[in-house]
Amino acid sequence: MAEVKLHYINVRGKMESIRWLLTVAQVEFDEFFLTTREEYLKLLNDGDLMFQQVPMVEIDGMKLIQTKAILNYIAEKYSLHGKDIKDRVMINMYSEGLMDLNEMIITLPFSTDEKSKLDIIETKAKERYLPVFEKQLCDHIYLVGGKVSLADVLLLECTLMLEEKFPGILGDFRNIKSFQGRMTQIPAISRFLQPGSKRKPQQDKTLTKTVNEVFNYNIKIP
Ligand code: GSN
Repeated sequence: MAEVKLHYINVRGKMESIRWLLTVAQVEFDEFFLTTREEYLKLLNDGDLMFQQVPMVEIDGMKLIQTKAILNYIAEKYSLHGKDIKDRVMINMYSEGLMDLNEMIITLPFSTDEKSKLDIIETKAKERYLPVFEKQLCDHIYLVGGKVSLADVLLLECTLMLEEKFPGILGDFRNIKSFQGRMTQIPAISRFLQPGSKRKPQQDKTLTKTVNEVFNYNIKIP
């Protein structure tokens, strides 16, 4: 059994970026999927969830929660967080922007008006986020410090998700497209993109039932 254990539901959600980062760091992990309220309550009653929330990751004898804290720990540990504090703050700025965009995409299935939310995402992606990365990648192979970092991993994940929703969205962003090409040649990433890997499929509204059951939410099922 792998030493790193992920506890979440069997969807992309907030855990998917952690799966991506571990993959790039070439760290093996096992997954434990919450499918019932009882399984979630067991984690809670065992005192494993500091704020009663998942993602939770068991690593190095700790039970880590809070997605960003987990990503930062893994990035630090596996040299994916820059060489100094100036690199790190840039990586964090890029990463925070990408997490904002990512959040809009992963919460789409819970939206009552998916069409208008899709329009907002497309506009924000094209006008606010993608131009930033396109400009930086004009004369840089990777976003910060000439080597792969957390920010690059999140950019690849996010742009692949955008293309699932808006095929051709990178038509005007050739540097990002080339960057995707470079990143997907990294063997661990190439394997992760193959069928049968631990990468999760696009989310749809069927996940609402599980989320309502496990977390006692009351999200309307269309
Ligand atoms: O980013 C984080 O890890 C936290 N700031 C939020 C985690 C979170 O919202 N987890 C949800 C399930 S997955 N959602 O996106 C959760 O555990 N909800 C249970 C609850 O009672 O809040």
